Amino acid sequence: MESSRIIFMDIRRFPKKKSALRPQVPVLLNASDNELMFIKAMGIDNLSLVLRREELKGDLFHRGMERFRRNGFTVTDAACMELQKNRAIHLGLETRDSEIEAFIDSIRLFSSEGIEFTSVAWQPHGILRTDKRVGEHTRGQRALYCDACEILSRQSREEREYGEEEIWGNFSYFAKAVIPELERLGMKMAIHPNDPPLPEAEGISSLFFSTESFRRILRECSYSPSVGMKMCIGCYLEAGEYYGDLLSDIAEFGKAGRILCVHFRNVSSTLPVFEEVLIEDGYANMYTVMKALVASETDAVISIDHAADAIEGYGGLIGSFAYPTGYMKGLLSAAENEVYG
Ligand SMILES: [Mn+2]
Repeated sequence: MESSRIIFMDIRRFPKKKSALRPQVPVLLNASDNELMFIKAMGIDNLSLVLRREELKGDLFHRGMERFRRNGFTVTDAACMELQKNRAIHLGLETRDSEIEAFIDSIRLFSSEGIEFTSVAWQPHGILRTDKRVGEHTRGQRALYCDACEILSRQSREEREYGEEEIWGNFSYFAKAVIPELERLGMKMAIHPNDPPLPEAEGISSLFFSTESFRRILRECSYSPSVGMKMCIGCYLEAGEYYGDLLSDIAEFGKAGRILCVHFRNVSSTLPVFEEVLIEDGYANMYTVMKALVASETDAVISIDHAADAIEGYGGLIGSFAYPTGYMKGLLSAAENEVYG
């Protein structure tokens, strides 16, 4: 009798204590009311706002923010698609100064609404994948597939190649212009690794493809408190050991407050060939990863960055994010219970 009461008391406290990690999903400014209700029903209070350039106009933006607030959401971070992966800024083209000016205007706008951070991914042509396909491990769904040999065989899309020092020079130029303004506003910038994390692709050197290159980013930015990492677990797992030690990096950068955002994703294997798969289907034990995140005491936002294509007529994009987001939240509760238990 006594022991069953103890068990009953125990199951009423799950998790025993909440971590500071904040589950979130990405949304567009024109997300429908039903979409916001669907997100709310998933127990999600935090949003990552993805904007188009034309939505950076004050009125449109502020009206959208007001609607998120009215529906009980906090927009933790925002980024403009065209500015966060910007060819002119990354490659140092003629229009880069006006593009950097537009980037600075965007952070001022975000700051006026209390948004914590913005994002940058130093890949002028975006994420590189071979295609989307039904893979060996994708349960019949179309998901992103990467064959590094195919990607490395591609011709440059630019007129010439861009080497390591030139890419770093362009990053420093951008950082020098942007960081003082971020610091003045008390805002941060999360930098996402190149995906796939290869040292070079399509004739352009990568900026961030390993722990070492993130350390160099911090040095180039004079360790500004405004600079942090988008810790893409997917990228770590794609590259494997050459990227760095995932668990010790979580402990180090988590404790140091440098992880602003976690992309919680699993893959079938390391490079050269991988499929993006369900959290429970990849080669990594994502429960171990989640426990390390909780133990690091990071207060990062955490989300699914990619999901398999929606099946026609079943829930659309947000529907395809719902299952992995729920699974992630389940792992988070279990990890909180074990780490704090
Ligand atoms: Mn990612």
